[in-house]
Amino acid sequence: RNSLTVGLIPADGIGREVIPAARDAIVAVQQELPPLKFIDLLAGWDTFTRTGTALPSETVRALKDECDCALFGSVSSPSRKVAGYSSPIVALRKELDLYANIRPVRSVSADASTPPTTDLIVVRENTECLYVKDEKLVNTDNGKEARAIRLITERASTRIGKIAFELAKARPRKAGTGSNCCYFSDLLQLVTIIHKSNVLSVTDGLFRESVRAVPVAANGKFDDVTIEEQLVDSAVYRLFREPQIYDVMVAPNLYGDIISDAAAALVGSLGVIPSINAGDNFVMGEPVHGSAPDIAGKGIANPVASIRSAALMLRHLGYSSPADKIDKAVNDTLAPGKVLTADLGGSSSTSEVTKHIMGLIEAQYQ
Ligand code: NAD
Ligand code: K
Ligand code: MN
Repeated sequence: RNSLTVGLIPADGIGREVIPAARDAIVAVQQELPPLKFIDLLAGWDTFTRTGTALPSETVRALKDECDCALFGSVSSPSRKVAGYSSPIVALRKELDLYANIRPVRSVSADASTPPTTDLIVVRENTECLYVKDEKLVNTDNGKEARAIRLITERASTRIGKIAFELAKARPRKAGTGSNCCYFSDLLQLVTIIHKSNVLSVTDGLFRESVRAVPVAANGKFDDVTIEEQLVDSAVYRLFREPQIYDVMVAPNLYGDIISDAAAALVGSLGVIPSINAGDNFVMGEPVHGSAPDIAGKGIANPVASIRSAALMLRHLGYSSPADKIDKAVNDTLAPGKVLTADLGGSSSTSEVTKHIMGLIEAQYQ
């Protein structure tokens, strides 16, 4: 690559406060990157109210034609149906075929010798399940009836399964995490399939079987990776009781969405959990959190999820050294616990935390 063009889509609410911090982080490591270009792009509820569309075609065109990658903030989608409105992030994932939503959740240890209690990756299928949004309301003799299609395909389940196995294989083996779980061995790379196929045997059954078929078809490539499965409800229960039993969790869209927000509680805040939406040809970093209307406009949002999303995006593009520097600066900010936003119990502002992290990135180049 002789240049790196990043589309910036802050969208709504705190997205506008935290995406600039992610941009700053990329600029701070620019000496290890090709010449950078940023393109500001519109999407979201505010864009919808001003222009009548939540995802202008110019945004999609610029992403496809001009950008190598993008950062998305968060959109304020209303909970009621609004004529003409459709979530731009759900549309973008489909439009750009960003089929894998990869969400690492890791607790910060106070000192380097203590292993994190939570160190897992939620791999969420990003294009189907109930998020195909094929809903219908009909008036029947007994009143209103609402129905939704839940689409699970072998193709999408297999490709997300492959991503999960690749990630598990690439991860350092976990040693001595002290689990009392019956099937958890001491040295393990693990993929846990999350499903509910005891009830939804056809849809979740297809997801489960498709993921299980991935290592079988891989001619020994994933022999070191153990495969487990857990029903989604008890998976959440066990996530809170013994988070250390999980390594890579692979799930259909809706379960993956819920599990990753839940896992965020284990490490202190949604404000620190990054993600990428990845396809074969494009990657978009995005904090897992939403637009947080309760704190928007106050300058107190945690920028860490977005800064980490920038690092995750760079890592996905092959720039692991600058990504390591960003991650180290974030960890060295969180671990001492002195410069934190309110969600983590501190009193620092978004810009104070951002500035502190940028200082720790710059120090690594001195
Ligand atoms: P949310 O993630 O916006 O907020 C949940 C809670 O976490 C709030 O108390 C919020 O203050 C806190 N929080 C979230 N991010 C934080 C941060 N960076 N720093 C500090 N605190 C943070 O979820 P919600 O309240 O359910 O949804 C609000 C809006 O966001 C809705 O309109 C929803 O549609 C939208 N949303 C968008 C996305 C997306 O853009 N992909 C994802 C989830 C929700
Ligand atoms: K988001
Ligand atoms: Mn979510």
